[in-house]
Amino acid sequence: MLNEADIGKKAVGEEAAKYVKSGMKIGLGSGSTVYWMVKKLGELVQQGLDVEGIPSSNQTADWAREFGVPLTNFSKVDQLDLTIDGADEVDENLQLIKGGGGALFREKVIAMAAKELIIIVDKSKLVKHLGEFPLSVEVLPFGWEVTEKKIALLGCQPTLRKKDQEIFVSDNGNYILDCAFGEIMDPKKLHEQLKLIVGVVETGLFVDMANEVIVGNGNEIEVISQ
Ligand code: ABF
Repeated sequence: MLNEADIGKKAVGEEAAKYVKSGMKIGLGSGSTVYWMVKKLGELVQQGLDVEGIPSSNQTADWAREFGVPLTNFSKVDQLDLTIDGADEVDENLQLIKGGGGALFREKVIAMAAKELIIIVDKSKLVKHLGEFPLSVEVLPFGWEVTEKKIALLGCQPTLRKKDQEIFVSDNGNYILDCAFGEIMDPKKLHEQLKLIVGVVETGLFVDMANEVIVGNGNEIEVISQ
């Protein structure tokens, strides 16, 4: 039995799949909302949709294989027509916090590689200002303790992400620091400050990247465009 949030996620995931046209190369994001989009895409492929996707995580690649969505990679495709992905927070300027699932680096690569980025969220992800959700920062394992201290100087208390009491390791072999900055009033500036710190691979701040956000409210759907 799906709860209200899952109903919203399923509705927007299936709605986003309708944006995919035959011949497109698609960036496949990560997370439970994207799950519904990949599942619907698989059904459309069964009905004849000709599409190939590049997954942003091993989990998404598994879903694509399970549902029959053909996969490709950047040695064969240098630009994506469309990337569809979830988010942890979306502010009023369509700035995003992503990375709760630990796939932020590859998510940002497939977002950067796409002509258009569509974000699919349940309404609970809409916020006035980013930052209630801790910002995920991917860091190299070597010297992460030094990198962490430099990040803390920007005004947060980073926490090394763990999974089952073990250090969480991303699909790229890196660590994730969850950084509670509180309200982030200038996402662009904070992202740039973080990227200057040696050891920071990427941040979960997706600034000026989203073109459209499809929001689910139960079975109701709202589209917000830039
Ligand atoms: C992914 O989806 C991540 O960037 C983000 O953390 C997650 C959101 O998860 P869900 O769709 O399960 O709420 O894009």
